[in-house]
Amino acid sequence: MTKSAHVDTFANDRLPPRDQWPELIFELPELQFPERLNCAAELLDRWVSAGEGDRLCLQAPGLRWTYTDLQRESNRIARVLVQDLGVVPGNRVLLRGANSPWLAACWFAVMKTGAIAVATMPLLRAKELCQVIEKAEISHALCEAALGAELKQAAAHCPTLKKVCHYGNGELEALAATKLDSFATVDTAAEDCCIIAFTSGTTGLPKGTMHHHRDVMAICRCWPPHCLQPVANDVFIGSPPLAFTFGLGGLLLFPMSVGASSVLLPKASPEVLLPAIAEYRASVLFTAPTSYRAMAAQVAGNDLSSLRKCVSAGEALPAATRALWKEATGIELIDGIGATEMLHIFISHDEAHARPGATGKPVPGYRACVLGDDGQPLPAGQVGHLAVKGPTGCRYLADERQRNYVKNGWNLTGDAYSVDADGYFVYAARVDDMIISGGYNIAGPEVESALLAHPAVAECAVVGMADEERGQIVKAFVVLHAGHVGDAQMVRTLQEHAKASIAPYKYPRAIEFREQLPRTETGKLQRFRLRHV
Ligand code: 3UK
Repeated sequence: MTKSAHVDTFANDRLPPRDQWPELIFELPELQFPERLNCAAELLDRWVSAGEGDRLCLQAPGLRWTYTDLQRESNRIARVLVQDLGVVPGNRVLLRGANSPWLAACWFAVMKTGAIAVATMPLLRAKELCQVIEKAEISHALCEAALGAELKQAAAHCPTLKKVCHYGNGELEALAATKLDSFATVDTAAEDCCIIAFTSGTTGLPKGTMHHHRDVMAICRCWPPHCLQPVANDVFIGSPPLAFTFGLGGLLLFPMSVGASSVLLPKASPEVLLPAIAEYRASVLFTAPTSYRAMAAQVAGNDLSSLRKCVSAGEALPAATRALWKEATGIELIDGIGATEMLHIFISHDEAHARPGATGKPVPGYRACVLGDDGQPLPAGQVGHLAVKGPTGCRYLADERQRNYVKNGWNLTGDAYSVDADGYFVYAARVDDMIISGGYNIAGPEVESALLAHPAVAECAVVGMADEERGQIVKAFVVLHAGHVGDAQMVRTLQEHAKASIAPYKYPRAIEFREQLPRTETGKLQRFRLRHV
C-alpha cells in the first residue's frame, strides 16, 4: 500500500478494524483511482492548470470568485494554517461558519495541507462542539467571528484545541494578506482521511464518520453524472450547510467536479431562496422536502425560468410534495437517499425515471437490497432493512457502533424499505419509527403522505403513541395552511381522508394541531420529540 502523507497518525490509528469495514466496490471504470490523490488538486487546482481558471466558481451577496480566485484564497489560508498555526498533515481542523465562499476557501485550504476537515453545523452549542472536539481530538479551528461565542465557551473545556483563528473580523484575513498566493497541495494517499463528518444522532454521543480523498472523488463520479447530469454552465444553489455532507456534495463538490458555479448563501430559508434563484439565474437547486413544500406555496411573483434541476434529500419525499412542486414549477424533483456514513446519495433516479412514492434505484456504482431480521434478502414487496454497498461506506471513528451499521460487508442505514416489482426502492420509515398498532406494522411516513395530499395540510408528523389496548396508536401532528381551523370537524375530515386513501387500519386515531413541527438543522422531523409529550 502507498504511504500515508499523515504525519499525525490519529485517523489511521482509529479506523475500525478491517474486518468491520463494509465491502467496497470499484467496478465502474471511472472509479479506478490512482494511489496518490488529493481532492483539492482534482476539484480546484486541475481547472486552473487546464487554463480554465477564469471560470466563475463561487458567488455570494456582493462576491464573485473565479476558480483562480478560490485557489488563491485557499492557498493563502493553507499558508496561514501551516506557517502561523502549525498545522501538519493528519491534524483535525474544525470549521465553523454559515455557508459562504470563505468557508469553502477554508475547506479547500485544509484539504491542501493534508489535514482533516471537521465541519460543524452553525447551530451547534458549546456542549455539542465539545463532544466533537474531544472525540476528534481537534487541535485547530477556523471560525466565522459571528459564531465565535459558543466555540470560545467550548474551547475553555477542551485542552486539545490549541489555536482558534476567526474570519469575518479581519483576523484570518490579515494573516492571509501577508502570504503568497501559491501553495503546493500536499501529495496525499487516496486512502488518507480528509474529512470527519459527524452524524446528528438523536441519542447518544455523535458519531464521527471518516472519509478519504478517494471517497470525495468517488461520490462526484456516481450520482452526479448518472442522475443529476450537470453541465459546466450550471449555477447551483440551495440550503443545506456545507457541514452536512448533502450540502458539501451538492453545493461545493459536484458543481466544481464539472467546472460549474455555486451560490453560497448564509441563510437559505424558502423566503430567501426563491428571490435568490431569480437574482443569480440559478439552474440546480438542492433542498429538503419541507422546504419544497414551503416554496411551492410562494413561487408566484418569482422568476424561476432559469431553474432546470431540483434535488430533494434528507428525508422521504411524499408523492404529494413531488406533485405540488411540479404543479408550481413544471419541474420533476430528483429524490435521493444519502447518509453521512455513505457520504452522499446512493439510491436515486433522473427526471425521466421518477416514480412517485419511490426513492429510485441504486445509483450506478452502488448495490442495494432489502434484508429480513435474519439478514437474508426479502422478496419484492416485503418491508425490511435497507442494505447498501459501493465505493464509499461507513467507517466510524473509534466507535463500538460500527458493528451495528456494518454487517457482513453491507451498510445498514437503519431505514425500513421494500423493493417493488420493477426494482424501485420504496421507503417505509426509519426502522425505529415503525408503528405497531393492534398487531399491524404501520409506517408513519405513509400516513404522513396521505395527510399531505389534503389541501388543508401544510406539514405533518405521524408517530406511535403508547396505548393500553393496541400497544400503540397512530397519532398525527398537523400544521394547517392559513385559513383552516383545527377543530373536531377538521379531525374527522382528515381521518376520513386518510381512510379513503390508505388501508383504513392505518388512519390516525388521534390528531393534534400545531403551529410548527420540531425539525433538525438538516430539515429532518424530530419524531422522538413528539413521542414524549
Ligand atoms: C434519511 C431519507 C428517505 C434516511 C444525506 C443526502 O440525510 C442525509 O444524511 P443523514 O446522515 O441521514 C441519513 C438518513 O436520512 N433520508 C435521507 N434522504 C432520504 N429517507 N428518502 C430520502 N431521500 O433515514 C437516511 O438513513 O443526515 C442525504 C446526501 C448526504 C446525506 N448525508
